[in-house]
Amino acid sequence: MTESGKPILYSYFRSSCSWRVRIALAFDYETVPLNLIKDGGQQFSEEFRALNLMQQVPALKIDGITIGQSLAITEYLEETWPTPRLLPQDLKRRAQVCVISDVIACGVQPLQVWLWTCTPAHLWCASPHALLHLDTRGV
Ligand SMILES: N[C@@H](CCC(=O)N[C@@H](CS)C(=O)NCC(=O)O)C(=O)O
Repeated sequence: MTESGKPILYSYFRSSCSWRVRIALAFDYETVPLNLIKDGGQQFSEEFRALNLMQQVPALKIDGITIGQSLAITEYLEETWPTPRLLPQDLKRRAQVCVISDVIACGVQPLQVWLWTCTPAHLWCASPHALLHLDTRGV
């Protein structure tokens, strides 16, 4: 929390994980932007490391704790700020939502980030070539 009492979201404007949390935040909060490519990556500062050992965004400072991992944050928000609901009350439907969320957060996103950071832009633009590039790396 800040002196104003508002939760703080540590995030990067291009981070899809940060967007996941921004969409879920239904109350007033402050943002601390971390530029992941400036200064060698501002997420690696000692100050941020003390808040989030993973040194990744998003991280939400709220209620005296700092939570990393977008899905852990949304789960906390679901339990502490139940209006509006983020998850269905019906447990079978909730399980389906969690499956989709896990596929995106744990399956698609890490590969997507890896592609962006390891693949030259011209390969990424031509998707068959990008896939070939992946294949030659044994992914
Ligand atoms: N599983 C995490 C992934 C977090 C993540 O990969 N964050 C990226 C931005 S989208 C990041 O901080 N990358 C910087 C780094 O790893 O150095 C989540 O869902 O929050």
